[in-house]
Amino acid sequence: MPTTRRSAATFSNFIDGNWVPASSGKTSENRNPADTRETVGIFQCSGAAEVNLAVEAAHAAFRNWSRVPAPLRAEIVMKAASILEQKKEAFALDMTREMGKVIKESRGDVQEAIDTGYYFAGEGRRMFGLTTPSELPNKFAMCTRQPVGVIGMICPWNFPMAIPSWKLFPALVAGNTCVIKPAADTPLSVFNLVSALTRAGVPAGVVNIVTGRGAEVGTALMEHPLVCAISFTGSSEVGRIIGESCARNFKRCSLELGGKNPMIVLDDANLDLALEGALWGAFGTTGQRCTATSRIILQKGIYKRFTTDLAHRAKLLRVGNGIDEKVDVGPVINKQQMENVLSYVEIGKSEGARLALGGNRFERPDCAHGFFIEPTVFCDVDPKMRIAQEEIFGPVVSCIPCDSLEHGIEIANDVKYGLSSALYTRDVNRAFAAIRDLDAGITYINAPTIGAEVHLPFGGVKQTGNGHREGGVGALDFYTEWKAVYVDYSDHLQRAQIDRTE
Ligand code: UN1
Repeated sequence: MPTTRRSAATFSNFIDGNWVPASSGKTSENRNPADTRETVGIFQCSGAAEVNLAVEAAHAAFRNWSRVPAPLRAEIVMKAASILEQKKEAFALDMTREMGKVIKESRGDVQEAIDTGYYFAGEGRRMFGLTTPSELPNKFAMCTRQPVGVIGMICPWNFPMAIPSWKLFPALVAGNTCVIKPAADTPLSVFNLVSALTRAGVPAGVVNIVTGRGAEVGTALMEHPLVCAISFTGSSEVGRIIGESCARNFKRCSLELGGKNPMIVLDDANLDLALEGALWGAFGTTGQRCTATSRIILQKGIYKRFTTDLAHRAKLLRVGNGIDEKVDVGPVINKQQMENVLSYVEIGKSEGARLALGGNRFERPDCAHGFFIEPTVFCDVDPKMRIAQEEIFGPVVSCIPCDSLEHGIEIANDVKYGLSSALYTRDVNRAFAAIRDLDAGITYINAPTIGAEVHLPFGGVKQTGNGHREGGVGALDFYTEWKAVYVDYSDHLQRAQIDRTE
C-alpha cells in the first residue's frame, strides 16, 4: 500500500496485485504545477526490471482473464465506473493538484472515464462479430473477436484519467491484460483509476502499473517480446520512434499524436457564439489539449472585429490555481513546458506576427510558485509561420485572415497534422462542403475543436496518428484480433474456389 512521507503518499509500482518498489531505489516527487511547494505524491523511478515483472504478470494472467466471459469482464468495468462516480470529487481534486487543470475540467476528465466505462461495459454483451454465407453447401462461416494479449499503454499528462480509461476499459472488456505507464507528471490519476478497477474485482496481474520516465519504462515496454500491442498518446516525435520499433517487431501499435487544430469563422457566422467557442477551444485546459484550437482562420469581413473582441475577452479570463472554482485558466504542466511555450512567443514575434495580448509569464504573488502564462493572442499570422504550423500546447492562439471558405480550408489543411477542426457558419451548404474537405479526424460545425464524446471515434489523419481510433467501436478494432471461423458440416472434403457446383 502507499505509505506516507512528509504528508505526501509514496506509491510503489502495482504489479501482479502487489506493491513493488523500483529496484533502483529511486523515487521522484510529483509537484503541483500551480504551487510547486506542494508535493502531491512520491512515485518510483522504475526501469526495465519492473517492466519485465509487470509484463510477465500480465502474460501469466492472460489465459484466465481471456476466458472469463466478456459480459462478466464488462460487469467489473461497469462496477469500476460506478466507483469512479462515487469518488468523482476526490479524484478530480487529486487531478487538479497534480495536473493543474481547473477543477470543473478535472471533474469533466473523471466524467469522461466514467462515460468510457459505461460505454465499454455495454460492449461486453455486444462485441459483435459477423456471420456470412459460405460459398460451399453445408458450410457455416463467421468471424469473432479475440483478445490480442498483453497490451502496453503509454499515457499523456493532459487527460490524466480520461485517456488511460480510453485504453484500459476497451482492452479489458475485450479480454486483454495490461501494463500501463502513466505520464511522469500525472501518475496519481492512473493509480486512482486502477484502484477503482481493483476494488471492482479485476484479478491480480490483469492490470499493472509501472511508473517512471518514457526513456526507461516506455522503451522497455515497447521492446518487450511478450507485449503484443502498444497504445501511445503523446508527441509525434515519440510516436515515430514507437511506431518504428513496433513495426520491426510486428506489434500492433496505435498512435494518437499532435494537432494544430483550425477554427474557421466565416462572415455569416454567429460571431458571439464563435467568440465563446474560440475562448474555450484555445484557452480551455490552458491550451494543453491535442484538440485545442490553435489557429483561428477568419474571413476578412469579420477579421478586425473578431480579433479585437478576442483579445479583449481573453484578457478577462481569470488565471490562477485551478482549485479555485472561479479560475478559467490554470498553469501549464511543468517548467520545461512553460519555457517551451514562451519560446514560441519569441518565435512568433521574430517571425513578424502581431502580439495582440499576453506573451509573458503570468505574474501575481499567489502565482509565484507555479507555471502560469498569460493567455496569448497573435494576430496577422502568416499560415507558413512556425507558430501556425507547430504544436505549441499552451495558451497561445494564432489568428489568420482568409478570403473565403475555400481559402480557409486550404490554410486549415496546410499543416502536417489532422486531428480536429471547426467551422462557424450559418450556411448549411458550406458546412457540408467543409465536413467533406477538412483533412481531420474530427470536424465540428458551430462548436470549437474540443469536446469529443467517448462513443465516437477519436483520432486523426496525417502525422496525428497511424489510422487507429480510440473511443467508440473503433477502439475494439484495436484491442481485438479478427478470427474467421469455418464449420463444414457436409462430411466430405469441399475445396473453396475449386468445387463449384455449376
Ligand atoms: C486530447 O486533447 O488530448 O475532445 C483529448 C476533447 C476531450 C479529449 C481531448 N474530450 O477535447
